[in-house]
Amino acid sequence: MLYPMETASRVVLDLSGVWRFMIDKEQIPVDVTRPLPATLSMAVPASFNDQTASKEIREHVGYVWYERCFEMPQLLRQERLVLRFGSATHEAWVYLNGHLITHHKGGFTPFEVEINDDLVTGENRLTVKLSNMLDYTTLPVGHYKETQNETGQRVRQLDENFDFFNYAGLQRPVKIYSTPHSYIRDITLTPKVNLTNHSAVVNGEIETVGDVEQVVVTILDEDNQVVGTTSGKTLAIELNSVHLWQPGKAYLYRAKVELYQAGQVIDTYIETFGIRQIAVKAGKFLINGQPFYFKGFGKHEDAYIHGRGLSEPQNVLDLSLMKQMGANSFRTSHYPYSEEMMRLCDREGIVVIDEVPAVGLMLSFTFDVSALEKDDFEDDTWEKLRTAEAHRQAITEMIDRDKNHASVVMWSISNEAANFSKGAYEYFKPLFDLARKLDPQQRPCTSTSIMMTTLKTDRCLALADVIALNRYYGWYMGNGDLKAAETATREELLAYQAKFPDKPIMYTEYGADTIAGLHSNYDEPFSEEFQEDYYRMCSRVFDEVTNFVGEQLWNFADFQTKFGIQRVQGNKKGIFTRAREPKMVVRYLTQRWRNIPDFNYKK
Ligand code: BDP
Repeated sequence: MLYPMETASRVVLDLSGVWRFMIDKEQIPVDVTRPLPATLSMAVPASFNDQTASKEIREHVGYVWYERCFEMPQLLRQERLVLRFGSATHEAWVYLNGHLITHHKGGFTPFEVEINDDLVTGENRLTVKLSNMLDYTTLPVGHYKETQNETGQRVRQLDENFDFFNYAGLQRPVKIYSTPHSYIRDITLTPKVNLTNHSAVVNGEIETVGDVEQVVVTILDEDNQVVGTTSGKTLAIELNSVHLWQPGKAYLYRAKVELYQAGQVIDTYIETFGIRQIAVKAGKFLINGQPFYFKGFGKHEDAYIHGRGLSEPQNVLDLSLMKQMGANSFRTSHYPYSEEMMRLCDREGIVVIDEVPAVGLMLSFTFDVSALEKDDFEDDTWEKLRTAEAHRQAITEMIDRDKNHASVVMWSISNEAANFSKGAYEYFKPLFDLARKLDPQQRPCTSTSIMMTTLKTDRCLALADVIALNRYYGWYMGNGDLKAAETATREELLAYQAKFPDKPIMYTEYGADTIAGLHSNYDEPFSEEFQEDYYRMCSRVFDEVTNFVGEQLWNFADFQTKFGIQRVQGNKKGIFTRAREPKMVVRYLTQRWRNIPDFNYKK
């Protein structure tokens, strides 16, 4: 799916700004043929939760409504006009002038609809009904229940089965863009690199709609020089002396696609892309043929006031802080991030593991590993969950959206699912197959495993190209005992390496809650001293394991979660506070990571 962009043939109108808003109390049905009886102001894009002083709004479970009006410039009325949502969390019904024009479920991927037939001259009224409810059929997964209050009214309750606040709303840009009626619908690029002679072939497919006489594709380099051109919808453009996209040293080409009718260019789209090669081989993760070492983070889209809403200044700052530390990568835990962030990562040379919102796919929880290792262990996760369809859709939409990004080097199919339970392999096998079938660039796939999923109990290891472990020895297990944690970490990593010598291993989470400003002479848990000791211990072990190819700690910054006895204003495992102030450990990690090269760290 193409990102909306102005070109010689396309105009983009941004509907960001202040909309009208109300929560749906479900007492009087909303009449969409009339303006909403909504009096509150709500900024878009942003989550609605933290934009008012109302507890009722912040904690609302159910439906909310947004509305705004706009006029469509007359000079665009002859064009094909498309309304596009960067996302709508988690389910949306969109009405234009009182007509339902589209519906979409899944809160982290874009969707669009042609609006020509529903536009009127003068003021147009755009109304969006959203649901923030999650259950056993959705991604992420929530425990949903309905009860009644004293007056017999339905009360919706949601207990999120995951550790981040269920921010919702119109969290990403809402835009209208124009195209001609015959237009470029999609571009798929699959550059093939020849590392020995520094050349590449830019293979690709252009999808068009309508009458098309000819399609011309021109490749431009960063100096705006034409380096290749071809005509036809299938391309194979050879480039010599190719500039590779490298971590930290991004080089971006542009593919200018022009659609001709009667000898005239009628539609143009410019897709930015990088040329690089990804492979997993003999226990190494190779980027452009060289063993890459991941240094970085699990993150969240999470900010004061914005909630999970797009904040470009924050994205720019976050990548800048990462680079300044010598980090080179992050995982989009636990959902695909905004398209704006993905484009920024391409530009900045940040390596991304792209994750679907498959979090919470585990209905029983225990820290008792031995219980899970028993032969007769039974768990009903895969009998009770009905997420397969949502999961297929999320994978399809993520890959469709992100397939051309040079920054994306691997897909994460789930986070901490019940891989130890009966039925896990049967559930995941078709999903991994689907991702592999859909990705034109054939990136590796993984899923991150919770620490109770051990080498012994994990039924899905065969599916993953890279073993991605989320581990909290010394924190959730053996809290405060870093000696025992070190032994456990070492033993486990060596055991994985011995059993799967060809699979690279990485940590996709490890961390310790740390209260900024809390110090201890005794290096107690929650202190900044403990956090540093914890990371020093982990680093020591990582350096001993040959096939250990990456450390992505948890978390880049403190973030908001649901209430819980282990959470005081959210999760405090950030190495930065939520305001992006560094905790003490940032100095240690900066020194470590600046001394670890992106390539050939592990021989
Ligand atoms: C892991 C989850 C992550 C949590 C983290 C934690 O993947 O979402 O926030 O642990 O507990 O289980 O801090």
